[in-house]
Amino acid sequence: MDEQAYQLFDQQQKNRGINMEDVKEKLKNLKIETPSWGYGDSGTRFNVFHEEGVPTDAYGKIAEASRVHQLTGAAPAVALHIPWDQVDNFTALKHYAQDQGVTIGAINPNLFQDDDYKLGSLTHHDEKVRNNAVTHMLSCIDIAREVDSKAISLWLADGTNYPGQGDFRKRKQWLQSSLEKVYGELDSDMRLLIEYKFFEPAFYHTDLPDWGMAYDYANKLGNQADVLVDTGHHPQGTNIEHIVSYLLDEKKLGGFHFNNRKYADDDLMVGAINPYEIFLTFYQISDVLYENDLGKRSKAEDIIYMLDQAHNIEAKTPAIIQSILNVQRLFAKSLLINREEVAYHQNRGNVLQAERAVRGAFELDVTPLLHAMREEQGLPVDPFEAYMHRHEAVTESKGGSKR
Ligand code: PSV
Ligand code: MN
Repeated sequence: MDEQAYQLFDQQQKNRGINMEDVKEKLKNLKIETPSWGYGDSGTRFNVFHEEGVPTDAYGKIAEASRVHQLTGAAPAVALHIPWDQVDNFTALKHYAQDQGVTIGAINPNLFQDDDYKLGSLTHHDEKVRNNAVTHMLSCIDIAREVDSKAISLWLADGTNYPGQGDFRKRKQWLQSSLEKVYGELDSDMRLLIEYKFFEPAFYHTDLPDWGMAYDYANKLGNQADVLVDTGHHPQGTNIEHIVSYLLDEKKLGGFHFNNRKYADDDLMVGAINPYEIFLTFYQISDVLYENDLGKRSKAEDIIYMLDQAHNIEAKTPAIIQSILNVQRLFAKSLLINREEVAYHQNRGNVLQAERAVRGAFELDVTPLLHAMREEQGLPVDPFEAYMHRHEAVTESKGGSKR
């Protein structure tokens, strides 16, 4: 690490009134859960390109997640998707994860890949199908118990393709009662995260399309239900950070699925296309974290940060490492916003100065800070480079060709 570069950076930030030890502490506390499905082959509806050596089962995916955590120190949990990650013995899987130095994170029920769900799952007009979907969610709660996970993370693909195909109000009521059955079976320390998405796979209407409805269901269910914000699930131009701040203030923000997109729900690496959006999202969160230091109650510490990405042409594991580094970098920048300066200008109606005070932090090069933090943690200062270096060394020693 360039010691001088960090000392200079540290001094400059202290001069701006930033408490750098506090910043590093908050940065070290940022943990990002990685998705098992991000380590396997995935594709578009046109093709799935196979990557040599990628894991195909939960064990292999956990092993990759462990490599990511060893290099970044920031990814201690892996989310599972059921039945994609089904195994015969979940206790054995939990122990395997522990041996690998990681834990199992959110359990994601899959309510979209069974033929029975063609016209809906929790909202299906046939009670039998609704009950099967509820039963699947209950079995996910059992799995969560077995692997010591505290979160069930639901994304509902239900919707219709044509007007008249379904009764909106009935489907709403069925969804409410289905969710109540699931919610009633949660242990007292478990949470139900409710994700929304305004399109796909249905073309006309989606039963859980936006944060407002997810919030309403979560509110009606109770304080163990929260909203999950997947950054790729909004109409273009949506102000995601505003949604985040609203949910934070209502203490209903449960977690994130980070990814990035240009057009639709592209599941690209977070921070690759629109880093400013993630920075502004973290600005809202870090605002509450700082307030909380002053004693205000919030759920900002309980947010589960997850990646939800599909790597169809990217090399999987390094794409995940890169995503984690992007999230850390953007969070770090948000912590460097001088809140007093922003408040000063806000309160005087100084629009331009307030905007500069926020954007100025985004424009800082936080590389010296990130390197210093990783050095303190005994990690490689650049985990991406470290991975590529090791990977190439292994490939060469096996006599294979380099990527
Ligand atoms: C749906 O697009 C989603 O964002 C949900 O979180 C799913 O569980 C995940 O992607 C994987 O398909
Ligand atoms: Mn998602």
